Amino acid sequence: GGSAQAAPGRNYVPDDAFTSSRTQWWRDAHFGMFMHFGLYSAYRGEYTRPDGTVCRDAEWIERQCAIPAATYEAKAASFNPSSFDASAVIGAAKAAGQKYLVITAKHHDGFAMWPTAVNNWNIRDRTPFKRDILAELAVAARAQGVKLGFYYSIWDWHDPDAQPGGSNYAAYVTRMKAQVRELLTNYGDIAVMWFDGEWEAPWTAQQGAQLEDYVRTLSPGTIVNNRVGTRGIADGDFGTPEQEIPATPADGQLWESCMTVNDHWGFAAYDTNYKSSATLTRNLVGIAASSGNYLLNVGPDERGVIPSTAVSRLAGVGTWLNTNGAAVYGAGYTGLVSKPSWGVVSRNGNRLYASVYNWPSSGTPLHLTARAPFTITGARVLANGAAVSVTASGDGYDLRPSGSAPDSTASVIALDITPT
Ligand code: FHN
Repeated sequence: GGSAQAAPGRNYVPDDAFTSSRTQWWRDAHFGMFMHFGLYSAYRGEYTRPDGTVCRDAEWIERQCAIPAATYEAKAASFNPSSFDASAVIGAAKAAGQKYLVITAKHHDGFAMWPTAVNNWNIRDRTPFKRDILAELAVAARAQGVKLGFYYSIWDWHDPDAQPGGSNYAAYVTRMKAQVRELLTNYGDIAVMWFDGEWEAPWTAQQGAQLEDYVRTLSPGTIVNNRVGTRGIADGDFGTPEQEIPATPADGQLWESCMTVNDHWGFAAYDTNYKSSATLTRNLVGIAASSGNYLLNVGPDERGVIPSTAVSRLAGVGTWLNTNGAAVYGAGYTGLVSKPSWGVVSRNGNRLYASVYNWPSSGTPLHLTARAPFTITGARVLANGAAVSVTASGDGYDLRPSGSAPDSTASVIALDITPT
């Protein structure tokens, strides 16, 4: 989003993110991995209070379970995710068909998951784990062709100057920018800065504009989300609906829906409610057909390992994409047809991709209602090339695929079209 002139006090002139070459790879990718991994992961989602009662949460556990600061800080001494394997993490994203990874470099607890020089509240200074997992991810991501992004929380529960009513918030903002500089300059090209926690005062729209400027100046190629500011259309490059697929995405803004693979962002051992591969795939297809992105989250455990169920559910999406990826990658909103009852239609150039969830019984047609004139010059099932007969019918076309559905999640019919 963003108008084509710099706002007062800003030297960054927003481009149009919809058409910018900077966002082209992101718009074509449609699918990324979100990863919430931090000191909170060490609790595995449960904290036993001194009185013996058990409190459950994930990445908010310090706050939600009112863990005393000294107790939470002491937890770092036993946090040692020695099983973290960056190649395996990137490999899981790649197997899922996710083209980028956004990892929590710093969540609201303020704990830096990299050896920051800005303070000593970080994984190198406070834990027995002396590796730099962001550096390891940067190497693995580059090796496997997956782009790397960082989540960074503006809200900080630990920095004394970041607290409500603090007398020197400016000092915190200076430290925040120093950390953002580390993230953008120490790990190679960073594809995305995913800010969060902007809703807590005293952060202001003006500070957001200045932080966005700072990122753009340091790393012009980095894509920024709208939570850098106050989630306005002109803030950053894309909107960030959460745990939902917007029925009508906001005009004037690229958008990315972030969702969890189970019910929590950070690891919670008790949360076994993982979404099926079919649900995850249909979420992705629906989002891509509305020209959005899907940032699907996994939460590694205290050892740094992504739960195997999460990995396998994601792999199911990747298997579907291996056959039907043309319906997603580089595809988007069609505008030519009304949303059908039997599935979703996306468009890539002069090809429509009808992802059919409810395959018709033999002889019953799938009706495609045209909203603008076009002709269909050919149609076949993507998975097996099976012919699909097409006849003009009423306000559109009837499609009659032969044979049974090749995929229970969604079978894609590719339609060659000529807009008239
Ligand atoms: O408070 C955070 C939450 O822990 C999580 O990081 C999500 C992910 O988008 N963002 C905030 C809630 O909107």
